[in-house]
Amino acid sequence: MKRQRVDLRLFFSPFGQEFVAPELGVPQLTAYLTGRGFRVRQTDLNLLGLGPAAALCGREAPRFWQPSLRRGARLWNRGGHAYPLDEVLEAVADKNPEAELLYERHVRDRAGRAGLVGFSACTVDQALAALFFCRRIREDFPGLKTCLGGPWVGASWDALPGWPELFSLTDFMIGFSAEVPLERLIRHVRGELPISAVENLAYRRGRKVLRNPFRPSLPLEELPPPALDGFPLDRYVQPSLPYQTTQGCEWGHCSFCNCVFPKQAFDRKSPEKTLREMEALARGAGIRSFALADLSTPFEVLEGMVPHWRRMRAAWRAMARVHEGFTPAFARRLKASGCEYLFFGLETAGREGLGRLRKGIALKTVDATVRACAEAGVRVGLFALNYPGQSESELLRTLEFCVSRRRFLADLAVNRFKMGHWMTIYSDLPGRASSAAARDLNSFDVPYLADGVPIERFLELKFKAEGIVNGHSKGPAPGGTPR
Ligand code: B12
Ligand code: SF4
Repeated sequence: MKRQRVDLRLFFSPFGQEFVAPELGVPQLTAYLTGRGFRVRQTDLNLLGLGPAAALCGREAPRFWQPSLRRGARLWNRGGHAYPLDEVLEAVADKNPEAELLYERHVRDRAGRAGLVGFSACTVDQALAALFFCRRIREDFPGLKTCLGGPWVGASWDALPGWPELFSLTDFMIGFSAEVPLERLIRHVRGELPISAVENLAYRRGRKVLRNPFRPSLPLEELPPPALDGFPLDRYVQPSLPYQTTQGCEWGHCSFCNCVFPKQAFDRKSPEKTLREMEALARGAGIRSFALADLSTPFEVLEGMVPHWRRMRAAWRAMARVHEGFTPAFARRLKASGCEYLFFGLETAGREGLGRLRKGIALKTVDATVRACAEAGVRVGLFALNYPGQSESELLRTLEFCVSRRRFLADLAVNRFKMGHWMTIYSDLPGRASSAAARDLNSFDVPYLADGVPIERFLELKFKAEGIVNGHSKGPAPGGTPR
């Protein structure tokens, strides 16, 4: 029997061993577009590519390619991975047995029955795999249109005009929120709308990459909950339901932030909608565990939801900002509402540093929040940051702050500042993007020239502090260590 054509086939791209739970973006697009009457199918290719529980088994993720290392003496991220456009183009044009196998088994037939094929990429490695599949689709199905989207495209948006070559592999890229743009792209591909009607779209005309005007996200209140078919929850290392209560970041001022994109306004869902949807998702999936896909779930949202979550009897975890409201009594209510894990950003224990980073928090609030949550039985993770211009003594002080509170901490992640393509315009941290940045596809971590604690010393201190705190903790952080 001939199988029915679909309007859109969406793939969450491989290869990312770090993705241990389903990501929200693709299931959210599927739910929205299905609700608008389109036939959409989705597949988590990363899960299929790595196999179930790959991360737990310690199996190596197939390497799509071996990126070069950045070596410039003053590079903030020397030793980090470089993805120069020319090398990427060579890699994507080359044979790749693992990607080819995945293509033959899971992509070709599905793509061939679609009017449009979309790949979602959070990381640069996923973007490379997506570009490889787009090339193969072009070879096998000339005329079939492909599109890349996801956080990596948002991070690359400012750099796309310098990368026209990528549009010899894929037809389109959509940056930022894509519900309405993707709906319009489907209709454009059918010949119903001009290309100018598709906002947030990048495409090539001649040698030029054109980018259509920006369209803000739809209000969260108008979006349906995610559709998770094609994301078999029992096969993830950490089966949990991704759910968003807010969009953008309520605070949104941190000078080092590489999560908030420009013009990404803050919005939140009503408690009624949140409760109704979470309940329905849990019932439908048979899983009562949620990963809140908020950039940072505001305290007021937690406060408002706690009584409802308590009645729901679900487990949940989130990233949040420390707040005076995390008192011991509130922390006990959090725990009783199913809160398993909270990740907070400390970044630095230097008071001046906190000001420079525009965190808007005080150390005593960090201290009180961490203690209250941990004593109530909520597992607590902290982020610390090595940022440009920071002195070694400030970093040491930060690490000491964390290590001395290890009995309250389930997880410590000491990160290096990463400069994203879109941040080069507005970040006021010392340093500047190197001339190689414009052609580097590692869009969340472009080559950056700055003074600060040398990378080798940073890594030594990071592993030592993380070893002490995380060695002390009982078990890994759920959903990996974000950011
Ligand atoms: C919330 C969040 C989390 C949450 C929940 C994630 C979840 N389960 O969904 C938690 C804390 C658990 C988490 C964990 C991790 N995260 Co995270 N996370 C985020 C964050 C802040 C928001 C993502 C999100 O869900 N947004 C809401 C959804 C609806 O939006 P979206 O995914 O962007 O999708 C929209 C568009 O992008 C677009 N779109 C998406 N796909 C497609 C496809 C097509 C074809 C098109 C056209 C459009 C399109 O349309 C969607 C709807 O509008 C982002 C930063 C950011 N600003 O994107 C980082 C981010 C995605 N995470 C990142 C990472 C690395 C991780 C971890 C791997 C960390 C780790 N080392 O363990 C883990 C892996 C989690 C897992 N799945 O197993 C990185 C990835 C990029 C990179 N650095 O290389 C990001 C970008 C943060 C950063 N700046 O570094 N994360
Ligand atoms: S670092 Fe976190 S709190 Fe600060 S602006 Fe970014 S998402 Fe918001």
